[in-house]
Amino acid sequence: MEYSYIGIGSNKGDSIRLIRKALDMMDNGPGVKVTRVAPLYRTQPVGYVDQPWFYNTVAEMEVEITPFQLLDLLQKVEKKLGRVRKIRWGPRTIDLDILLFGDRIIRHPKLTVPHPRMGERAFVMVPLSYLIPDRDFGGRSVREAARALMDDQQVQICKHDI
Ligand code: A4P
Ligand code: MG
Repeated sequence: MEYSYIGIGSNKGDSIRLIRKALDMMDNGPGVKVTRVAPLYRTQPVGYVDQPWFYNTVAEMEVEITPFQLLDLLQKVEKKLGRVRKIRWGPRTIDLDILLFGDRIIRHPKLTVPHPRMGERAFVMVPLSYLIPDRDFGGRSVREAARALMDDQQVQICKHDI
């Protein structure tokens, strides 16, 4: 058994309902149990900025399947929840990214773990720091990495009650 951390984002449709539904569907997936969920945040869009603000959070899960099986499950959930891919980084009903999978390092055309952009993104690192503040992330703790992003990024992010 290993722990995996999933980044969840939505800025299209009824985001809160979609995130709840995604958590439910992941929890019901074979070999997956959602153990904890970080608070929900409202976040300013990063990358392609001319789009609505996002809702973001991170879920912790116990997994007994392989990383590729997990990716497959996440993509099925995204599809069922109406995800269509048009603009890269554009609005989406639900985006589920594998941030971490145990201590594994995976470099494959279909799957990169740890997620290659997570360390630059407050909308990932801030909720993650709620779950695993003391875990090492490139020589410092997740908490320190999240704090540094909050200090030097002009990105607005705030807790949102669910
Ligand atoms: N893939 C490779 N590694 C992974 C991984 N660790 N987890 C591959 C999940 N998928 C992974 O993903 C494209 C391909 O990446 C998949 O087929 C898979 O094989 P996608 O979800 O279809 O495309 P995407 O969502 O456009 O790309 P990605 O990388 O998920 O987008 P990002 O980088 O996550 O950016 N601003 C705020 N505030 N909040 C957000 O949530 N999200 C984005 C999306 C931009 N700006 C945002 C937010
Ligand atoms: Mg994605």
